[in-house]
Amino acid sequence: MKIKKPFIVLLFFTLIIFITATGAYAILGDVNNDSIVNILDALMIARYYVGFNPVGFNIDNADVDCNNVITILDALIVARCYVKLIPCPTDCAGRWDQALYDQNVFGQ
Ligand SMILES: [Ca+2]
Ligand SMILES: [Ca+2]
Repeated sequence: MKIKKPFIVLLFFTLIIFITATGAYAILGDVNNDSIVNILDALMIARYYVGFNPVGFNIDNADVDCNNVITILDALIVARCYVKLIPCPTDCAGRWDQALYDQNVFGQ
């Protein structure tokens, strides 16, 4: 069965609109949902870690080292990524390289 090219293009744009409209696209580390990862996100993660309940905190994007807990290390990773000391984590589906992070942070 041959699928027409216009149909594929239409399907692609429909998918993009759906993802955008539903907010299904998440940026790991962007805990204040402003679509960028910066020092404000690191600060927000740190505030969450010490027991504050930051307004608008997106917990789903906070575990940047993908160890299933939110700690001060997650804030540190975002801060170090922001100043370009380490590569920024992208997601937990194998793209975050723990070995590379350990090498950059701990020299191991
Ligand atoms: Ca952000
Ligand atoms: Ca974590």
